[in-house]
Amino acid sequence: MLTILGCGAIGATIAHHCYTNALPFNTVIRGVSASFSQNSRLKFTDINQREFNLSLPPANSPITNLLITVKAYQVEDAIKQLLKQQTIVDNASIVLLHNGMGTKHIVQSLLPNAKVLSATTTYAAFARNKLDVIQTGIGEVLLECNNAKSDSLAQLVESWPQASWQPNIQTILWQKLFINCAINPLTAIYQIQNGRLTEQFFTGKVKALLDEINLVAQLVCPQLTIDKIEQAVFDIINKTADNFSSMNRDVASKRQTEIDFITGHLLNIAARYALKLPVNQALYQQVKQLEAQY
Ligand code: KPL
Repeated sequence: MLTILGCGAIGATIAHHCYTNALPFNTVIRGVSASFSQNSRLKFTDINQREFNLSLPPANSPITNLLITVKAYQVEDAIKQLLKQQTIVDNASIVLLHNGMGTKHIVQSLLPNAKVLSATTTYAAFARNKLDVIQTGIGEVLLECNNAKSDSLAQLVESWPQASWQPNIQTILWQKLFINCAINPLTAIYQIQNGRLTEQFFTGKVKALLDEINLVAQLVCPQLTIDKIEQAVFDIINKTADNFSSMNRDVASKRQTEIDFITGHLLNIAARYALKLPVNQALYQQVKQLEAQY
């Protein structure tokens, strides 16, 4: 049985896949009362405008396979709350599926014997309202490959052509983090669409961020050269030119951003190596200031 924690864009995408492929799943929906979670239904509009109205059965103990789809800054609290209500088996498989990095050691310390796997997705969706999710793009679901493949997770991957096990997920996660560090804070602070970053004024700023990001990349993931990172960043900027980044939307809606697990994580790693990244640091502080003004 798969238990999906959180039912925003990513959680809903997984629930919809399980529903349409008859895979057993249940859910833990944060921030709603027990009575609500008994009868929750998800309205999911897929990329072809087909509407699905699916029932979200509440999780029952013991949890064996947990897909955590809440935002990085909610992960610790979500697990602590869950542990008050449910049992998670000692050697459960826990999949972390969120933007940013830096939660794995938190989860491992709360669940010392669990097999904690990182994952990432390029599926695009947004929640129009709570439990009303619109899919806007088909992408991939990439899961860390190690000995911890439970039957339920194996079934999920086998049933999903866009899902795969990745022996080298760390490189993929670092690349995604570097892309998010280059795009998200600037588009949030200036409240612009991603495509505006190709304008000369912003390109200089992106390149200054990348020069610093490269200092960290050389230490943590040397196969990601500055050229590869720059190419990947501008590819994403061009492919998502008309989109607003997730951090842009968070600031526009006065929500907490994922800055601590994006630029904040980069700065933490840099500090471990006594590196200073003043350009990234300045954007980090600007986003924190914006959040403080809500
Ligand atoms: O992941 C993204 C985000 O918005 O968080 C990017 C790749 C920047 C696309 O907007």
